[in-house]
Amino acid sequence: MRKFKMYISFLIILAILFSLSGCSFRFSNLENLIRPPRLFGNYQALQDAFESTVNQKYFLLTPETGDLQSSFLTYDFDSDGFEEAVVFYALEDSPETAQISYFEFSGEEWKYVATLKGLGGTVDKVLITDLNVDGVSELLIGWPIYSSKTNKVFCEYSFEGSVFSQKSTFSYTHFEVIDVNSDGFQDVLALTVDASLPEQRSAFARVYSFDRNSNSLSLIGETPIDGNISSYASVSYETIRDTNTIYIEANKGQNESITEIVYWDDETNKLLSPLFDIPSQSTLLTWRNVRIVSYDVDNDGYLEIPTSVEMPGSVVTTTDNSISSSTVTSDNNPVTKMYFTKWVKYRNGKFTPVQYSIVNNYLGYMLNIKSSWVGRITVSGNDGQWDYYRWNASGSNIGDLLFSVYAYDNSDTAGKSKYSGYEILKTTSTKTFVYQITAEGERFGITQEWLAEYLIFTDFGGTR
Ligand SMILES: [Ca+2]
Ligand SMILES: [Ca+2]
Ligand SMILES: [Ca+2]
Repeated sequence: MRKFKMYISFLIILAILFSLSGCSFRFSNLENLIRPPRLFGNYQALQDAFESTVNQKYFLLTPETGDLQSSFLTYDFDSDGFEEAVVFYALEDSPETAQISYFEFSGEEWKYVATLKGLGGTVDKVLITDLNVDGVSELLIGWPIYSSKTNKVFCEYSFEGSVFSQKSTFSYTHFEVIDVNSDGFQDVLALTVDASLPEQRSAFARVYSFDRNSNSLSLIGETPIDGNISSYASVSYETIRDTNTIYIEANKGQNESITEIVYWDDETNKLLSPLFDIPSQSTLLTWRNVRIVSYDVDNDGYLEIPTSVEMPGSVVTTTDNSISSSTVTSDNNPVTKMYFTKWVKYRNGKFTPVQYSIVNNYLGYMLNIKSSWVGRITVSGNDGQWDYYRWNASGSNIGDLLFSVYAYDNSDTAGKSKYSGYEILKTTSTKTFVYQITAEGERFGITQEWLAEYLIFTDFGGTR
């Protein structure tokens, strides 16, 4: 009977959760509710301390992005050798407001200190970092807000005398902690899209530094960046001649992407975005028709940025919506114009080509080609099969078939028999890649050894 009652109350909880699902309840919360994370040793004690403190029906919240995706975080914020703990949750009675309860470990037990109200109902991202290098770490939290799809609220909480207090806040779409101005102190880089005018979206990269006078973060620089994006994929940086060059990977539209570069210019003391084109209010130079990000293609330890170069004569019919279609045929199969990918290094305001490739994002491979082949070969194909042809630039027409690379699912027996005469290039757990080189292809310089060396299987976040 007791079990039955528990089952019923469980169903009621589920019903409540689903009835509230309009206000951004996530399955992570549901999971937490059903099966709280198992904490061991001290951490079980923390969970016990938390449960005895909260004294009401609650559900745990988990940061949705970033590295710290746990409802319970423990860290020695003030470097005194004893950990502090923060717990993210919301009360069932007021699910729209996240709560942060925090504890300190002393006398061999977790002692409740206080609870803060969050600035949103869920948690986007949490970072712990010592911005002013005084030995006491700051707690940085990004809060989604219901009223905005793009913008969230960043909040810095300082830890003083075992109490967290709310300091700087500002709006953001994506934030990272990076020493943007290379002065040895971490800064907060906030990327903020203003989508209030849909036809005229704009965005800024902003740097916030810790200001000793106000004991909080203050804006030290900002620069416009392409606002016509659908989301940020990732942010990374590398130090080139003492300057931290920041690569912002952004998705555009359904399938396209760009890389935005920002860096701090010591001479003018300004944050700059050199690839952003002011007249068009966009970053055209790094636009590509697929969603791929900067990648160290030449293994020199530094990133190269993918850019697109037109591939005349190319026709790829695809059912894959991860590839941008330039025209759509009447039977609703998008016909896609393909591009060569030119990987470039950005140095001193200039792009230097490093490698030309043909990226098949659908199957997850990249074919590295000689630069002299750009404009001399073209692709015709569909999702699984790409045929590589000569392209006669003078007559603007397709020439001989050079080689083909196909892939079929390992479970596809029809595909297996169809391509039984082809050579196998690679077999993965799900797919078999096969190829065929024509006599014209061999004359052009395509060999099995060449394919094996220059066709690189890599995960671009493709669909397979
Ligand atoms: Ca401590
Ligand atoms: Ca700095
Ligand atoms: Ca490189």
